Amino acid sequence: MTGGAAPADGLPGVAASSAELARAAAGRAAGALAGPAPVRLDDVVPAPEQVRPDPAGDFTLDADAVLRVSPTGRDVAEQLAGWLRPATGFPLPVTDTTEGGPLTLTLSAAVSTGAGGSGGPGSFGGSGGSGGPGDVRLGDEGYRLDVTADGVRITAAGPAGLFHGAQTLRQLLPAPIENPAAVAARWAIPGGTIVDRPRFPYRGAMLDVARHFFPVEDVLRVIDHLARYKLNHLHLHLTDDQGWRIAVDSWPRLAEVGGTTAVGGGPGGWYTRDDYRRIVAYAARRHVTVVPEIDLPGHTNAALVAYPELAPGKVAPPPYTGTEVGFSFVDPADERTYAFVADVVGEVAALTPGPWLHLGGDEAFKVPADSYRAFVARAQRLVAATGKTVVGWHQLAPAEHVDGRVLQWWGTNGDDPETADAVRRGARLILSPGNHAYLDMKYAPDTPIGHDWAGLIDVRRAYEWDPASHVRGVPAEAVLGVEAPLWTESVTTLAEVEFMLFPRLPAVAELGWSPRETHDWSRFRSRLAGHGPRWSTAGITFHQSPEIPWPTTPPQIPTQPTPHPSPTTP
Ligand code: TNX
Repeated sequence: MTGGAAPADGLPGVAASSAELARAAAGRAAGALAGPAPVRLDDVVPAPEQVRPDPAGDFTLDADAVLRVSPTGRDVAEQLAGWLRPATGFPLPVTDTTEGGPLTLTLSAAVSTGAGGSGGPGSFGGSGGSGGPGDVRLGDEGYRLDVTADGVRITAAGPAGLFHGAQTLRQLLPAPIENPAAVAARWAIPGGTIVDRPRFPYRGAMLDVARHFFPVEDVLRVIDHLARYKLNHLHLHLTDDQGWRIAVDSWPRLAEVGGTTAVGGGPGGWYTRDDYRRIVAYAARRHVTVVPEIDLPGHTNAALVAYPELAPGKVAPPPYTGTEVGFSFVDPADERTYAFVADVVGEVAALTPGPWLHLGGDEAFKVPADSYRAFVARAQRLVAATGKTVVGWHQLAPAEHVDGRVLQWWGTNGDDPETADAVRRGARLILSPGNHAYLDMKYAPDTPIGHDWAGLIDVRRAYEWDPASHVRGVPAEAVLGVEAPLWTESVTTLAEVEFMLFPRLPAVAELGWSPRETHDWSRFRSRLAGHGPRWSTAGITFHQSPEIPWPTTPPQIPTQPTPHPSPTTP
């Protein structure tokens, strides 16, 4: 559109402002001529809490756009610019001054006053009551997005809210914005206002890097996928029978021996401490918290191969590359086992900035109930001693409560008196029902990879349930959020990971983020449809589910060949 040339006459101050006025008017005229923005304000996934479109407020991003930020917003603005520069080819400088070009995009953690009836950033005004700062209501992760013909403004109480607002803005640009190389397009953004915040504080996905190992680059790309849909936790299932994937200095053979196997006999692999730090830092910049899982006392064959003294018979089992579960366990009667647990959770906790440490606890079929409970009670205390909050699969329920403990429900019948009882004793719940949220389940009988023990999970099944009322006897207040686990017995490549995540991950993300009132399958499937061209353009593999009315027009062809995109640099 208009260029950023300096005014030609000798009165820069006056000329600059009239040039800006002319430019804004030209922008409005061009926008009007070109018709409405191709994306609608209410097409966002997950659905925002409040959306108020204003067709007269469409804005077109052009070559002299500038991202103006308050200091706390700088990192988010740099990331947003990084998403928008490749396809637009625009320089999109990030500045914390008002100079340097027309104001087009403001990210601000500061709260506007809301005086005079327009409302603070946390509401549409009117019913706000106190009229106080909207950031109270927006919380840490909420944001307000205003799009007018003159510019875009994102306001939030802090960087996490700004980041989610920036992801919303990214979705409001036409699908070619996902091109890794410059394309010609009108970069229109639909006018209006969105006020948004999450329903649940915990929204996650799990990647099993133990059955098959996934290199750091793959994990970073998965983090980008979570962040797009406002998921804020990545649970890494780091250890299992088939592989131990995290270096532990005090027990080096865990990774060096236990890390060398995988399902099907592949080479395995493990993360060094620096690899893990890199994953954690990359996630943190995207407002995603890593939840490391050390699965105990079962699912430990790889550890027993490395350290036979942990095995009940003190004999190393053969390495395991099959897919059965429930046969292995560390010896709950040996004190060395607790030294091992203390060392491992101590090192993992020290590497992990987030508040959680996941202890597994599932399918320890060979451990008698009494010793299982006693083992878990001790292991939970060892985790608590590191300063972390215990998370575990809901099999931990019968063990004694420790402060803050969180259980992860993966059952399929929504009914477990032991889990309900643990909640009464103070536990909170993350919902990952196997028959709705398990992304390793097949979509349909002919899905080439995946399981079906919890049933087939098409997109509708992934979407149609309510975390707040899913488990009998567990009140909504005890629900911390949702998580979509991806077990990888049959999933071996990044493309297969993406195929299982998309399009179900956005369905689970919407359950975690959006208010229940917005929940509507027919509207969801049409909102989701517009994401297909985005994924294609970004080189993201997805299942072209027949349930979704994907657009029939082919995605725009980039002007240059698209390299397979790698995750954006940290
Ligand atoms: C059950 S779910 C498991 C995993 C398997 C998964 C396969 C859970 C806590 N344990 O060990 O990978 O089923 O779907």
